[in-house]
Formats: sequence, C-alpha cells, structure tokens
Amino acid sequence: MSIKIVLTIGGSDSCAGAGIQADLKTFMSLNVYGCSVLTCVTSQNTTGVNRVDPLSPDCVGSQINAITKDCSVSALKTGMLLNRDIIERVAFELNQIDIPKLIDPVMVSRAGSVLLEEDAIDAYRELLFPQSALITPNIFEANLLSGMEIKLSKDFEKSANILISLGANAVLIKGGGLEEFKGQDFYLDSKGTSCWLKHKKIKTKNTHGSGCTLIAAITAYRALNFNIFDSTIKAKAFVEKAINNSFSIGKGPGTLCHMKNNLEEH
Ligand code: PXL
Repeated sequence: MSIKIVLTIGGSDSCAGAGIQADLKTFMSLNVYGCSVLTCVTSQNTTGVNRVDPLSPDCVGSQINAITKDCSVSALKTGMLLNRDIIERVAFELNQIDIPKLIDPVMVSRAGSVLLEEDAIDAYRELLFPQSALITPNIFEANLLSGMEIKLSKDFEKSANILISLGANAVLIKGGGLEEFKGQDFYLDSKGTSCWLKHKKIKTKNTHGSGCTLIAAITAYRALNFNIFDSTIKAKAFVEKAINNSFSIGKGPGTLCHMKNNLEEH
C-alpha cells in the first residue's frame, strides 16, 4: 500500500483536542500518515492551560532531521512553536526542505491562552512567512502580525494584503474568534485570488482545536496533490463536519470529532 506522509511540528495538548494530537487524528481520518515533531508540552484541560514546558531547540532540530533524512514527506505544517529560539531552529531546518510548508502562527488560543512568547512574533514574519505555502492566523494573530486591528469585514482583506507583503504565499484569516465572523474565513494569495469561505454558524461551545484541525486537513489534502486553494475548501468542509459532531469531554469547551466513521455517517 502506498500512502502519503505528512509532518506536524508543534506542541502536545494533554486533552488532545488541539496541537499534535488533533493533527495526527486529522491525518489519520484523511488517510495520510502523520509524523510528529514536538516543540513543547502543555498541561491543559478543557478549562485552561496550567503550564507549558519547552523542549530544547536542539531536540526539536534533531527530531526534524530524523524524519526528513528517512521519510519522504509530501507536506508539513507548524503549530505551537512557543519561543524565538525554537522558531529560529525550525526555520533553519525547514529551509533545507523543498516541500509545501503550511504555517499556523499560533500565539493566542480562542479561549485567550497565550501560546507564544512576545519577542517571537518578528521571527514568524522574518523567518517562516517567506517559506510558507499558506499561513492561517486567527483574527487576534493577524492583528499582532499585521499591526492593524480587524473590526469590520473589509479589514480582513487589508490585513491579508499586509501579511502577503511580508512574504507569505497565501493567507487564510480565520474569523471564528469573533462571534460576528463565526464560520467565516478570508483567503488571499500572492497571485491575487481572494475569497470568503463561509459555513453555517454552528451553535456549540465544543470548538477547541478547530484551528489546528483546519490546517492539518489542508496539509493532508495538499499532500494528496490538491492545490492550496482547493485543499483549503475541502478542509473547511471537513472541519464543518467535525464541529457538527463535536462533543464535551470535561467541564469546559469540548473538542471536534475527528473519527472518520462518525464524519461519514453525518
Ligand atoms: O489552537 C492552537 C493550539 C496549538 N497547539 C497547542 C494548543 C493550542 C490551543 O490550545 O494547546 C498545543
């Protein structure tokens, strides 16, 4: 059997709704084989993040080397990179690999947890955006990266243009963090294709991990040879189904359903 291999580089989420765990579940559901490089370990549950422990940049670099020297990876994504030293090392390693690289500039979760040290924002712009096939900031991350605040729907395009001018090949700004833009994401690429991708507002609190799941699904479809735009559209449909089937696992917001059988039944 031949199967496409993808790689995720990011943090562990102990409640497994986001981070590396969400990525691996998404990859499996979409029939690609996921390898994983850990950058940090978060101690979190559905009520919040209690603690974050980083791995050393050498450890992160060594994991990337181990995989890329052996396996033929078709596409990769980055998630929580936590600090400047890790971003620098990841950027250095990724510069040697010529495959589609999808960058989720994880800084703040929807629930408001800070997931990136403050002095690391520039490193995203300088080192990772120029190598990216796609970046997928949420509204709060787009605001920090572009230096302007998105308030109205016309601001998405302005912000996306700034992010493209910083070197990203394509940008998807995820609206879900603000109630009025739930289910609405704005896409722009360096060739000028732009479009709103919308799905119905789904009334649920169980959306933990939707950003990770979305870019993991885009990465999986890209590895399956769809272009970035088509991969994004297909991934949106996957996430909509995964949110429609979401469930509670603790006292706080629950998680998307990544289980293939349940998604197919819906
Ligand atoms: O959703 C962003 C994200 C990424 N990675 C990890 C996370 C989260 C959000 O909670 O915990 C490990």
